[in-house]
Parts: sequence; C-alpha cells; structure tokens
Amino acid sequence: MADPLLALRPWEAPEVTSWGRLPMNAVGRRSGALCLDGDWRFQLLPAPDAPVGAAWSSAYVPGVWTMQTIQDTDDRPQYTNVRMPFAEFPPQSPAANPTGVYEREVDVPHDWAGRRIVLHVGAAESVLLVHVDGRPVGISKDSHLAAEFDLTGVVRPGERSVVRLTVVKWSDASHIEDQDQWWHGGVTRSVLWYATDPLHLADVTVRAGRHGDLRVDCRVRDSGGALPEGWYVSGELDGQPLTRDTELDRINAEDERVSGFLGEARLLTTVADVRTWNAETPELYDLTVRLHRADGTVADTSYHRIGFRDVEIVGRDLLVNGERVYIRGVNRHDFHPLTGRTVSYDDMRADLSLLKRFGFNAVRTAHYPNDPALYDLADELGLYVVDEADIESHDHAHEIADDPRYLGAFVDRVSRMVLRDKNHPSVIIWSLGNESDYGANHDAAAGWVRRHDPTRPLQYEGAAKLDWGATDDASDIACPMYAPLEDCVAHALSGEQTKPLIQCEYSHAMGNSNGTLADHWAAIEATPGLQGGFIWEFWDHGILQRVNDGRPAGRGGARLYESGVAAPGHRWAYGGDFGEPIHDGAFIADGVVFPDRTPKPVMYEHREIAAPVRLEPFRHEGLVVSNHQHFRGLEWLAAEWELSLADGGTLRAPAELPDLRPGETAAVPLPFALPRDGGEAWLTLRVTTADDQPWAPRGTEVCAPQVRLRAAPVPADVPVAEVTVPGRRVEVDADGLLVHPLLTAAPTLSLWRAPTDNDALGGIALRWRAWGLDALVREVVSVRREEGRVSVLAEYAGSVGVVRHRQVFTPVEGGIRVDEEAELPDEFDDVARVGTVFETVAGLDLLEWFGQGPWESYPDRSAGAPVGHHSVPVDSLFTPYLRPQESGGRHGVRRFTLSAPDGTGLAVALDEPRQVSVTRYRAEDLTAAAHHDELVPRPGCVVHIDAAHRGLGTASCGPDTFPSYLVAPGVHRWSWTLRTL
Ligand code: IPT
Repeated sequence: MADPLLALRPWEAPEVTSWGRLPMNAVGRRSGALCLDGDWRFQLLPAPDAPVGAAWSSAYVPGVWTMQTIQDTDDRPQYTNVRMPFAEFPPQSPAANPTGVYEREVDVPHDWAGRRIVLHVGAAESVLLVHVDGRPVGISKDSHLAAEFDLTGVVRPGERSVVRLTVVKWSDASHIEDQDQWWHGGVTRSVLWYATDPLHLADVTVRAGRHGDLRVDCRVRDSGGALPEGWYVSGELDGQPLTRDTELDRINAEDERVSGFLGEARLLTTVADVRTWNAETPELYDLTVRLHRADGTVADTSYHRIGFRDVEIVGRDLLVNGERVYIRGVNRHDFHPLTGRTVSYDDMRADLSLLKRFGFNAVRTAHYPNDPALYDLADELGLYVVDEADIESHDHAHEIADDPRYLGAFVDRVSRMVLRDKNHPSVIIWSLGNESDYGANHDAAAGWVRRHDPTRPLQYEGAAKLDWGATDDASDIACPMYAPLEDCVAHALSGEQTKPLIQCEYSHAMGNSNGTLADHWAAIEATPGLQGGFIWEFWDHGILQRVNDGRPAGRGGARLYESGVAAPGHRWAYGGDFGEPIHDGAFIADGVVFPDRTPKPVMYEHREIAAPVRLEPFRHEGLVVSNHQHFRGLEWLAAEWELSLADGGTLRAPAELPDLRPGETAAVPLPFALPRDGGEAWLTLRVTTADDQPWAPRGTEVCAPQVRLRAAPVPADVPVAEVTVPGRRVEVDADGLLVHPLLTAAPTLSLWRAPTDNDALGGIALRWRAWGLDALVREVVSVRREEGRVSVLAEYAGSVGVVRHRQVFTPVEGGIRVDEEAELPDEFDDVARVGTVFETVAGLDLLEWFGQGPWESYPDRSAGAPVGHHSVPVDSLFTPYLRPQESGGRHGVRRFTLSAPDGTGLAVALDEPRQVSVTRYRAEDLTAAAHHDELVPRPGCVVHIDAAHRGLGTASCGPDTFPSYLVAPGVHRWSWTLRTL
C-alpha cells in the first residue's frame, strides 16, 4: 500500500501545514526527557518519492546534511538572497528534490507504560514526515519551530521501535522561507522524547506586569479524553505559593461551554516591591506550576523564569515599564560557520554576551523564530526581542500574500511562534515575518495575535511600508528598512507620525561599512518619535571551507580560525563557493562580527554610541558626567581617567562616578591639572564593569567617552625657506620620484581605494573605473631644484580628466618635508581619496601613532575610536573583511612611526589629523582577490596618507554616506614630514 504521507505529496500542498502534530504550547521542557541526538542511519534520496534503498550511511543529528561529509551525498549549501534557487512557481518544487531519510532504533522505557509518550523534533528543513515502525505518524512544516507527535499507542514500553524522520528539502514552504541566508536540508535542532501522565498541562500562559501583578493561565487535558474529577493546579513564585482563582473555577463550573475535556485554571498573586524586568536589570523570578490529581499527587509540572514588565505604545512612543527606551538592536540569524544552522546553548550565550558587551539591547530574530534557548538567554542577560515569524516569500511576495492556499501557513507560523514564546519577558514585539509584500494572509495572522496576546505590539515592515503613519494596518510600529535618515526625521517632524519609528533593518554591515551610524544616533536622540533600529546584521555567514576539495570543514573544524581569519588551507566561503550555479555572492557576509564571532571595528563604534555614561566639557573648568541609561544608576560601573597629551604621553588617575539616576547629570572637576605645554590634550573616561556580569567579567570596558581639553596650537606659518637645512638636499630620480633608503616605492598621488562592498554594490566604484581612477597614468611635467629643495609637477591622467599634482620636497632637520597639492577637475566629483601612497622596506613591523584608535576608523565611522597614543603590529592593522577590500584605515592620525624591533624606522608627522592606513597590500592586490587565501602579503608596508578620504556609507543595501563625507573636486593641500628613526 502506498505510504499515505507520501501519497499526499505534502511538499507541494501549502494547505497542509501539519498532520498529526500536537498543538504548540509554552509548557516547556519536561524533566526525564530523553535525548535522541547523535548519529542516525541516513540516506539521501534524489526526490521524496524515490524508493528508500538498503544502503545507509550516517548523519549527525542535529545537523544539516549539506554541511556534513556523508558518503555518497553531495548536496552542498547554496546561498541566494531574494531569488529562489529553483524556477518552479509556488507552490511547486523541483523534481530534483534532495530528501534525507534519518532512521534509528529507540528503546521505549519500561516505566513509560500507561503514560503519554511524545516525540519532539526541534526543527527540520523544510518538510518533516515522521514514521514509527513503518506507520505514518505525522507531518510538520516550518523549518524553525519544533514539532511534537503523540506516540502513545504507536510504540510499546519495554520494546524497541524504529523512528524514521524524512526531511524534504524543497517544498511549497520553501517559497515562504526565502530568507537571505544559505539553503540547507536536515534536522537542525535536537530530537528528544518524553512521557507525561495522561493528565497533563496542555499550555501555560504567564502575564506579569510591572506593578507586580501575576496571572498564570493553565490549560489542562487528559489524553484519555474526559478529565478526571478533582484535578487542580498550584504554583509557586520564588517559593511563595500562588493563589488559585476560585472565582474563575466557579464561573467555569457554571459555564456549560466549558467542557470536561479542556480544563482551565488560573493562578494569581501580586508581588510587593517587585523587581521589574528590563534589558538593563533583567530581574527574573522562578515560577513553578503543578497539576495535581484529586488525591493531591502531582501529574505534571512546568517551570518558568519570568519577568515582570509592561510594553505599551503611548502616542508615538514604545514604552517598556513606562519608559521610552531606545532600541539599539541587531538582526540575528541562527548561524554557525561549522554547522550552518545548528547553534548550541554556549554559542548563543556567547552571541548575546558579545552584544551586551558592545552596547546592544535588542535582537530581531531575523527572519524566523530562533532557537528556543535564545529567548531564555535574552531573558537572563537582558535583551529586548522582536520575535519574527518564519515567513519570507521575497521572490514571489505579491502572489503569496493574498493566495488563500497559503492562508493557513501564515496563521500557523505566526500563531505557533506566539504560543511558544509568549512567556518570555524579553519578547516585547511580535513580527509577522519579512519581505512578503502585504496581503490578507498577514491580516489574518495579525488578527489571531491581537486576540491571543493583546499585551504586545505587532510589527510588520511590509504593512508599514507604504504609509508609516497608517492607523489601520497590521503594524503597530513604523518599522521601515534602510530608510534614509532624512526621511525618518522628516516623518517625525511632519505631524503625520502616529507610530513609534524603529527601523527593522538599517546600517547594512557588509564588509567595511556602517558609515554614519553616529549621525543616525545623534538624530534619533534629538528627534522625538525616533526610537532606534536594528542593524543588519549580526553574523557574516561565512562557512569554513577546505580549499582543496571545496567541502565544508564541518563540525570538526573548530580551532581552524582565529580573530576572523581562517586557518591555512581554509577560507570563509560565501555564495558561489560551493559551485552553486545560482547565488548572490558575498552579500551573505554582512554582519557586525566575522564568522568566528570576532567583532568587526563597527562594534566599537556601536559601543561608544550606546555609552551608558557620557562626558562633556563644562565651561573651562570642569566636566559634566551624565547617566544615559533608562533604568539604573552607575553603581555597576567603575572608571578611570586617562589624559592623552600629544607631547607628553598618557596619565591615569582613578575616577569616582557620581551617583546619578537615569537621565541625571553632575558637574565634576577636572581630574588633572593640565601641563602648560604639551599641545593637544584629550581626556577619556574609561568605564568598565565594576563586578562580574553574566555577560562580561569585572573590568570589561563598557565605553570610553572622551573630551578634548586643549586643541593643537595653530602652527605658525613658517616660510619654507626658514626650515630648510642648508647644505642638505633631497634626491629625486629623473621622473621626479623621491629616492629614500627606507622607501621601495616613492610617494605618489592616490585617488582610489580597493572598492568596499558599499563602493562596489552602490555603483560608486563603477564610476571610479569609468573615470580611470584605478589606473591613473603619471607623467612628470617639471622638476625644479632650488637650494636643496625640489619641486615636482606631475599629471595623473584618467580616462576623463587630468589631475595636476605638485610635490615640494624640502630637507628639514632629520628628514624631508613634503608639501603636496592636487587639483581635481570637476569631472572627479566623488573620488575615494586624495592623498599620498608609498611603500617601505621590509622589517618595519610596528605602527605607533597619536590619533584615533586603536581600531580601524573612517571619516564617517570614527565615534568609537578615541584620540590617544596607540601601538599595533602592522599585521594586525588590517581587517580581514571576507571579500578583500579597503581596510585598516585609521582616522585622525597626527603622527606615526613605523619601526623595526631594533628601533630603526621612519617617523611621519602630519600637518593636521589625517586618514592613514598601513597594510601589506596595494589597493590593486585587494581588488584582485576574492578571498583572503588568495592574498600574498608584501614584505614591506603600503602606506596611505590621505588629505581627504571618502566616507563608507552603507550603499550595498541602503543609503550612501552623507554629502559632508564625500571628497570634493578642486584643490587639496597637505603636508607631512618624513624622518628616519
Ligand atoms: C533586506 C532583507 O530583509 C534582509 O534579509 C537582507 O537581505 C537585507 O535586505 C540585505 O542584506 S531586503 C533588501 C532587498 C532591502
């Protein structure tokens, strides 16, 4: 007889969202659950209806087969963003449809006799069919939510059964799981099974408000059918008994509609002096709910860690516990470079701890419910969560949003997410999904949520897209993506705003990016109605790949990477690297952390923007310290003053943080008497955790606000002739190129950088190429010598314009002063940089500088790099963005030295703070490479000194940088002095 599960062809039936699956609930994990993870028998079929053969290999559960080296299977990860990886229209799937069959024996415990037995499959991608001992048990869809099946009566306690999980990769559901990520196939979360009493808790719903009011609603069922007489529930909160709502019991007893099959009971209490939950002080209470039989014995138990808090929208403000909190969020996928999709508790803890350390307070679970442990961790560590349903129909958005065949799937996915996660205090907003247009299917799902959980707002970008102020759609929040900042501000000032404006995605972190983040936050903090947003995104989804055979390194690949860099023979794979014919390249590498979770420089920028403590100069004699948090004082922080003197090193002194409530400020005296001389002076307050936090050990830096105490003296305009050292001369060759023992390539003009992802995808680099900026042809026009000084005029010809460039080399005490002038024609109205590039001999491996640092910074991403004395080995200056590109820049550099271990080397002093980079690569080296393993470091240093450097912006997906960060045509002048150490 044909298998009924296969006969249904559920992979092409969107109406079939499940069969035989138990309702989702929030009862939580039962004690005594048995884990079925490990190696399962496995075979990969070419299609779901292909016959299962006799030959098995094995696959690890949980895990996707696409990332495992399994005998005879070669179905690899594939990355596409918007477009589907196959041509079929919804609800069709391709005939070639890899289908994994997982099988294993299970021994049913003796003592499960008489109990209700449940199989729990954490998640499977994208259709799950379950058979036990050859009998069909159930079907489930939604690759990111668990499915449970009742096996009572299917298996026999004390005997052995065979569980088979058939996982079909492509289906009607793939069309609504078209998220911007790798496509995989497999069982991605743990499989377990457990037994309960037939009388069991079917669901527990917790409502705990900021005034200490707690209500716990329990649903009770008996798998035998009718509920036994006399059952009741009890509960405890931190050991204190809850009160049974006997009034509800009485009403239920009298209500004929309340059947003997579904029991309802409510527990209540009010906690005096409640410690409320918020992302800063995530106070949790232990809740235990017990279901009793009439004789008082316990039939079932449910444990929760709950938080008391309220979420509401008042006017155009989103309030948590009455406070208008800023949402400093990031979008997060369940991703791991070795497993692809499966994430461990430790991984998630590390993810969220890192976010906390860098000032984030919110996560959007893009674009599907994340692993359940993430929500426990967000509750515990303190992060607001926008919980997003597993719906993205990007490629066929318009067709699907109103397609009645998908109606059930929309409601199923949204409602099951809500049923699973409703008890988490961290979840403050539900999201209907991502990039799926807007249609009746969304409204149906929204209606369900609004009835079931009126305690949280709902958001959906697709609904808010057309009119941020609309009051009749499925979104309570105006949550655009990548909206230009000026549009957001204009909306907030328009008088038309009706909803809080919190961008669901902004500041696209692809490659060297996130320009103007500080400008965004300055506007957000200055504009009522703007409340924050979620950076796109947390991870670079680079998969660790062996270069020789192109396979994923897989679970065994741990320790094959460090500080963002893959070990030799390995690389971070992005789209196309597994030979996928259809792919979207490096667009998958757009996170604020590298695939190994090493923070990118933007993380430091974000940390400073989110600083809980701010510092401002106060008149001339003091400082103002302020508390920029929403809920707590500064007592959890310690601090130290640091004074950086341009000419006098760094002084430190202990700092006492004032006792400030949120929003308060205090004037404090200057901690140091400024030395009379010493040029520029910068005061930094280094703020660290005073004690161990669950997310960081004591002493972890939280922010380092800085103020300038004294500006650099304006340099006296000394006539060049006076600084000239008589009798010394500068040597240039016949082409007017400087000859210097420490330089292997003379200083020349540079107008170009290795295109960043923003430059490339934003079309900016295309213009540069069209203008010929990547291959300027230099021709010397004149070389004039005058008393040891040499003046060189050269022309740099592009394809549409010529730049005149003058260099004047003057011998000065200990070295050479270089005065430069470049005149850019009007055609070159937006170039990458105007500056000097030269190369040094090998061996100068340490860069020390006075300026912003120590991490990478650019003109529009420099708020997190304080001015000071910094020292970094040359090899560590470069940031290994997955696709090689301009990187390693330092903003606001006043002077630097490049030295060998014996102290020899060169020193450069700049006329004013400039953008400088020192790397092992020429711009063309970076441009030519697609991955880091293709780069060959040069032995010496490639040094750029830029009079002007273009901002980074976010044009790979979103707005470019602001006009003020562009490099204008016209005359640029800059001077520097090169000395030998
Ligand atoms: C937007 C998507 O929501 C997100 O998943 C990701 O693809 C991001 O862009 C870019 O990395 S959609 C885009 C077409 C605006």
